[in-house]
Amino acid sequence: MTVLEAVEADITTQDVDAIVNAANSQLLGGGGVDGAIHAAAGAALLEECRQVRASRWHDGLPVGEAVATGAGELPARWVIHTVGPNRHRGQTDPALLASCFSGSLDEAARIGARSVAFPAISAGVYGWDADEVAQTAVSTVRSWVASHPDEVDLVRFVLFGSAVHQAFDTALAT
Ligand code: AR6
Repeated sequence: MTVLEAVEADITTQDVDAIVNAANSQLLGGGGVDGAIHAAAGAALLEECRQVRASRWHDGLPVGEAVATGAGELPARWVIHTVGPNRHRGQTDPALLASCFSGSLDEAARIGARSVAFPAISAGVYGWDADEVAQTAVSTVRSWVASHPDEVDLVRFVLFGSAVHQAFDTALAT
């Protein structure tokens, strides 16, 4: 059985196997949760991201894809980087956002991460409504879990701010 839960916290403090980063295609850090993760993880994470770019994703990580690296100095063992759709660039298809959540869980299963923490991907700089992110996140994770029983023990949504936390609590309660 996989537990789904939502907490209001800083994702960089989470003692789980893998935390998911709401990155951009360049994979070289940025603002928001991406900036916080790189700042807390240190230079080793940036170097791994450079290597991932050089070896697998020369043109950048496409929207909806996910890729794992180590986690530098974070308590987690891995960071799974995914690129959410940017509403300001007309990326409004919820399937792209769903792909971030399912693709990150595919990557978690591949590396053997049994506990995974997600931020509210695309709900910040990329301009998506928190309620839509929460509904998409919860329904996508539920269906992934249903088709991958016993692969992951815990999926924790780690949110900044009570409004986003409330959006996820509401999605989890329905
Ligand atoms: N822990 C948990 N959630 C956080 C944290 C944190 N430490 N910091 C911010 N959030 P955003 P996006 C929340 O903008 O919309 C970056 O520059 C935040 O309040 O981080 O996918 C990247 O490099 C919001 O609810 O990600 C990309 O260029 C949520 O995380 C771009 O932003 C997502 O906000 C990605 O934009």
